[in-house]
Amino acid sequence: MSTEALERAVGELAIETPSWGYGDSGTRFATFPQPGRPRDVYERVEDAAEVHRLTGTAGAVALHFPWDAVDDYGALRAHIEGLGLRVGAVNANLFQDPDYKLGSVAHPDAGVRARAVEHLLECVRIATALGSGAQSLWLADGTNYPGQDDLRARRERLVAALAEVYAALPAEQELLVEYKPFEPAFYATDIPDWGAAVGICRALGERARVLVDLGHHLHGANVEQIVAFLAADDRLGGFHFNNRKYADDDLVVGSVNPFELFLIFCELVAAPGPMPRLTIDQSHNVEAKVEAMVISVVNLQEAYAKALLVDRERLRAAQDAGDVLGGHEALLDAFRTDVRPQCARARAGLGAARDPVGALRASGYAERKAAERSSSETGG
Ligand code: RM4
Ligand code: MN
Ligand code: MN
Repeated sequence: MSTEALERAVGELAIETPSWGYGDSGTRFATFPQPGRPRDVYERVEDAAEVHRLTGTAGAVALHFPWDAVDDYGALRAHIEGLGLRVGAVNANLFQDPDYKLGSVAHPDAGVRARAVEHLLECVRIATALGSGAQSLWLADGTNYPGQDDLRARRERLVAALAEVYAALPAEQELLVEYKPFEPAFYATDIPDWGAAVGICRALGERARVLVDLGHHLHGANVEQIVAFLAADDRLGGFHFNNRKYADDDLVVGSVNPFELFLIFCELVAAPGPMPRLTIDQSHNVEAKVEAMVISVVNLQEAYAKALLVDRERLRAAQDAGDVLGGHEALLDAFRTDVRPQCARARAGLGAARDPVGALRASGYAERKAAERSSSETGG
């Protein structure tokens, strides 16, 4: 691939950053408030706009409800678009209300399920008002003990509830279904893995697709293979990018396992059709949030650029010849290439920063926001 084509392709990446990644967050032990943290959704999307200004390819912001709820969605949409952003996926929240102690759409009580469906329908209306193209669904539903509930009954309830929501989806919205093998349920999560998620999507319809959160796998899972299989089945809806060492740690994408990230992008580049939705889902507990998001976007740009550099003909020839290490070396050559100059030029071509982290630190953005946002009211 020519340098120009590579830079153009990197410049066309469309990454969504999460509003919830800018607010205060913590572990179950403590939350350490950061100076300058945004106090409401308006300030959270300002931070998202700063990340886009620096990186050039983070033009959408994913929202989470009711965390980002406002009275006037027209005004919120105008604010977001006025900052040069668009609304990404709308994420429902079915995991914090006391009613959801035993689940939401899979809850044994029909009244609780109806309440969960009503919240999801409300999210569809919000997405319509905000011009969003997707509902992104992660369920905390599951059980903690064998025998606590009937596994098949839970799945039936879940599919029936989601079918109601799917039926109400406008044509321009899709339903993204996220899976997770454990936490907060510790015995049986109701959508534990990509196979379960595909089965549910098939039961719903073709606009239901699977969302792969990189932190939602048991150790040793081959995530790039999951990506390849979902793409082959036209059920790859999108990603929640982050990285982890142990569990669902929500660290900066590419920080712990950059090779895995590269291999995922190799599968995306090889897959037919348009790129799926590329959303970051991170929780920054001790690191500077805007800077963490900037590094995450840069790491995505570089992983994509490296994947574009793979010599596909050489790779295929090695594979066809049964040359075990020849194909592996074709990947390694691309992975080891320093693509920082090309990515810097791609960003410059977009009017963004050649060195986004340096530019952020030199701009005084963090200090300015710390002064502006000094009231004790918190958000996120
Ligand atoms: C979950 C999951 C969801 C996210 C919540 C906050 O672990 O990754 O995508 O919305 O966290
Ligand atoms: Mn997620
Ligand atoms: Mn997660």
